[in-house]
Amino acid sequence: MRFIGLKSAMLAAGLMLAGVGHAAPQAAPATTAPSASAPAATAPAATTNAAKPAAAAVSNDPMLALDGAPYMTPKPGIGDAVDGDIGIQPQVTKNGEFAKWMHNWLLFPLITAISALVLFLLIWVMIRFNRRANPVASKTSHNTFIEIIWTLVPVLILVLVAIPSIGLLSAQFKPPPKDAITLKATGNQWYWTYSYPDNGGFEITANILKEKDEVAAGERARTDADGPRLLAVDNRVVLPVGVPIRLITTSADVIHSWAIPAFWIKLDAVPGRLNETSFTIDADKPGLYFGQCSELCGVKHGYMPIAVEAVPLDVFNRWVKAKGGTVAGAKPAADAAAAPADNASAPADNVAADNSTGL
Ligand SMILES: [Cu+2]
Repeated sequence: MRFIGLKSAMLAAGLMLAGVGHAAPQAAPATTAPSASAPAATAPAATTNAAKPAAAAVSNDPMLALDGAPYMTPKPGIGDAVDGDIGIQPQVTKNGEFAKWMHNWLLFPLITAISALVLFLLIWVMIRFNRRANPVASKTSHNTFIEIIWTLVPVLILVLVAIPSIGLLSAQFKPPPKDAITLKATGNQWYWTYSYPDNGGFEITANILKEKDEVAAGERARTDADGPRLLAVDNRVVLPVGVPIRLITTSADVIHSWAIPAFWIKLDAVPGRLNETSFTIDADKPGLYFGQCSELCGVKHGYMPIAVEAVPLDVFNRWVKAKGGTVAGAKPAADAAAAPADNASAPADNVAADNSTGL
């Protein structure tokens, strides 16, 4: 009897620890500090349709690398997992920040408290009501007060969790405003292609950057300036901060999933179908953010990373022009007429910067 009691206690403790353990991080590649000596030439060079004249026009800008891509190196702890860290990555979208708050301050404390209460009750029952301590068992079969409590309290807890949950769910599927910038991500076995339909429809292809010992002579290999191993790509996605982004995903072959943890975005890319969501990267959080395909899509599923450079709108517009695309301000009047008025989430200074460059 005593042995069984001990076993139950161990089991209960194990269950509780398992709940806590869920917050442990996945084994993540170490974030490497940006190499101070990395020259600008290590930034992406190859593109599918680089527009030479436009690139030449902006090549004096230190923010723009050879192909017009802004030059940005990864920063430890931003847009990527950190060794030994637990919990959710720092979030840079409103939904992500709310979800992280909900996890840290509502769900996790709730789970911990419930687990601790159940463990306490188990241990108490085992000590106080085992055969030796309590040889004559009580015949009590009902207690209305306790039954009301243990029905009402779980209901209240579920309602408490449901209210912010449903709010977050609907926020995640809120349609983007009319003036959102569209990014279309297409999954392929095993790389991503991106197009910007609102910016002239130019396309870029992003492949993983291999390590030095994996590439043929003369082929480009990953450097620390590109990003961590298995996360660095040859051509990064560039998106503006503070501007609503409409993300559309689809696939050319099997189901993939476009996911950036720091954006709180994970959207399946399904062949023959368009999935859509939207997000706005915080205006004060430009940076380099990494993600991976998050749907098992074949043997190289783990080798189709995603890297997003979030930059101010004026830099984004210059990059778009360098790629041969068009920018929103230059659209025909019919398209542009509705845009400025309801552009609530775009910071005024970015809009001003956009206009001042005469785009
Ligand atoms: Cu995939």
